[in-house]
Amino acid sequence: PFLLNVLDHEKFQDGTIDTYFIDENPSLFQFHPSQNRAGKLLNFLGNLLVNGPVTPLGTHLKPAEIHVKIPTTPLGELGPPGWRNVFLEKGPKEFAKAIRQHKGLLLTDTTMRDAHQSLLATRVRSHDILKISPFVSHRLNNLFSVENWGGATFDVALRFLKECPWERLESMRKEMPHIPFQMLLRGANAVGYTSYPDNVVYKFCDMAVKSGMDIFRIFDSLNYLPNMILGIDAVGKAGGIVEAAISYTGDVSDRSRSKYDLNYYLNLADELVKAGTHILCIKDMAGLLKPEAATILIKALRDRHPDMPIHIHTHDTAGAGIATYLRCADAGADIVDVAVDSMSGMTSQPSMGALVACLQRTPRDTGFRLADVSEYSAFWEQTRTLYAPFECTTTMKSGNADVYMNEIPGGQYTNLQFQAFSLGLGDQFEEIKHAYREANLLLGDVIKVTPSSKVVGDLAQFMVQNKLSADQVLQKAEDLSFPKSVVEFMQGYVGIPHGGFPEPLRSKILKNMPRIEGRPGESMTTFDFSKLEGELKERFNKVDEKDVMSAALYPKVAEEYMEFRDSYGPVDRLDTRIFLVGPKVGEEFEACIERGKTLAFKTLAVADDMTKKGEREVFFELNGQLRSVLIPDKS
Ligand code: 3PY
Ligand code: ZN
Repeated sequence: PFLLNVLDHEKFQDGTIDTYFIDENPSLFQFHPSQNRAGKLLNFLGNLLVNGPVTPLGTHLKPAEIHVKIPTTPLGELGPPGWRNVFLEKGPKEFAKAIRQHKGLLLTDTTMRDAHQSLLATRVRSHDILKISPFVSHRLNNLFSVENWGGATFDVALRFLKECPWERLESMRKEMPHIPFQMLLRGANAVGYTSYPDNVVYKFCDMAVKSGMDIFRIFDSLNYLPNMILGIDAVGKAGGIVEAAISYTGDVSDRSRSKYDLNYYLNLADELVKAGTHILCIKDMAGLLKPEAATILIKALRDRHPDMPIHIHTHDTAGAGIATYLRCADAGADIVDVAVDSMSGMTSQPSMGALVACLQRTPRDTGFRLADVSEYSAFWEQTRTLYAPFECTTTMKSGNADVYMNEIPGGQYTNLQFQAFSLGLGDQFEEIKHAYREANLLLGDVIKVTPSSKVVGDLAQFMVQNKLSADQVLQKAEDLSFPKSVVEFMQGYVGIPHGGFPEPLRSKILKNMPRIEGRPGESMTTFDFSKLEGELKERFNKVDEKDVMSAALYPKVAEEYMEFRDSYGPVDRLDTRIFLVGPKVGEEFEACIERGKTLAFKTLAVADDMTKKGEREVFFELNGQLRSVLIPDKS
């Protein structure tokens, strides 16, 4: 262990040690008690072999048995400077100015967040992300940002991947010190699905900045300003870059769609600029921003706010994403969101390689080399096969322009389709999409993005399951037992929709139920972090500030994660196929549980007979030694 402590020491790592190194660092001799991580991992592996996957697999498809090729990068070097250096040296305001002065179109890479949220049910693990991070740091160092956190990643990391989202962020930060990181913050909902007390949002943002987050894209699912302003203030106070996002719906190129017309967006933009945003984002979560609409909207925003950086986010659901981005580039947008080619298209973002190629030798040339993008893409093409059980392509084969009619956001589209198929209702997906449109209109034509999109989706499924038309819902509303999310939406828990709540439906659903006035978080009592910390420390090992924050946001999910961690150890260190479905009998594999400490496993056998207690013995070789674990058979 002495050697390990030395190897881990930052002075050793940066090569500045001298002969007094050991004398000056008594901490090198403080060893941690053994955490029995190897034993816990054996327990996890034994469980997989006896009881099958721990994290539910979406389909019958299995992770591929491949060794993913990782492009090499110079050892020990962290990559050339990038946009983060500008931010750290000059602060957010000068950073914004530098963006406006930059001639080429800037790119945000969403591969590590929205792309896999939209294509692979958010299941991509830190283990794989960290393998390619050095390459990104070296060869894609001119990215405007890497979107790698927030949205659904926080919840899914804890709930299904059994890994700590904070560790993911901090480990990535070490590997990519010069590229700004970007996250999606759901305004007053932080990274959750409902409002939290204000102090939770403030503390969350503060901790995120300290863990390495730079740019916070802040949105509210109803574009409800009070919720957004809370997020803007929290990020500003934490020292992050504020990117206020207007969620886009409707079609500004169609004058007959008057609810969300150009003026609606321009007024909202004015408010967000006034609130102090450093960057303005148009968040087109469903991929509805057609090329002509992009020209109209971006030109108008550009004229009105000449100094404000404009960042565009879209999904390629219909297949028109690149066409839209080319118009955005012409109309004066500064930054657009792309996913690497092999993780792009359909409900994900448009392709990085395609956009890079389309802009070569134009005034908005991105400056990226197509060869670098392709090398990056090859890694993800292979890595994606490890996540086959979660592939949206088991049900979705192509883009679909019907999104312009149903307006389902990218992440939700694949989810709904998947749910329909897994309930054996695949043939009803068309009906569900149709009902989604009807449900949206019943709710007053709302902006649809987490969590308002869930309200619409729940109402749509309710209509399909109960065979209700929109007219019937309206007529029978007083007697129907609506999904909880719909009732809470009507009560005002999500915020106040543009144009107000739909009447008479709201009154029919709520009857005498309480209604919230104004911003939901305003009426919540301050969250008591130290009380929660005390409770968690009594129940779990090694609880830190980040665990406490995770538990404040997701009480049940985080507690289950901590329980899992205490029993099964660092499962995030296992290769993805092994983590998801377990090794095969006879298979040999390794896991590096910390720098310089690698465990070598060989699965030997699973006992045919059960013990009297209903357990099966599973035999392994661990670093050459015979080990066995007794696993209760749950079958
Ligand atoms: C999220 O909130 O997770 C989204 O991706 C919204 O688009
Ligand atoms: Zn998105």
